[in-house]
Amino acid sequence: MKISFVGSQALSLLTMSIRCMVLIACVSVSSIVSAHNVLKSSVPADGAALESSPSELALEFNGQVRLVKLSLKNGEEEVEVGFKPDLTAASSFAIPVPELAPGAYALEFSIIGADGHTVAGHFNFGVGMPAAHEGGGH
Ligand SMILES: [Cu+2]
Repeated sequence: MKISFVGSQALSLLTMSIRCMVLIACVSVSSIVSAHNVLKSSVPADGAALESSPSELALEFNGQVRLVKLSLKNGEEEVEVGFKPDLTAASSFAIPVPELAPGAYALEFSIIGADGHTVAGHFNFGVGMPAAHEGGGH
């Protein structure tokens, strides 16, 4: 009776220390990979006011990402840019656009980062007028 009590205590202590080690391993791994891939810069820049239409939009990320979704809106109106998701990872993308009429544009995108997480972001710019607001693309 006494032996089995000590035995189960020793076992639970062992289980606990294994759990601890697993936990420590998880925490140190997640702290290495926790930095999400984000938009580093764009052309036009977030908040930019352009005099005339750009010929393309450029997005640069802080790592290899897959650009899976992209939409451009002039106010509420969707602008057809012919974007097709390409599962090739890259750190920069150039998306040709048609002649953009004067307006306040918002570009929204989703990427799958190097850690497998999907991250959405957006930025705004104006053509022939100020951008709607600044501070989109984190
Ligand atoms: Cu992540």
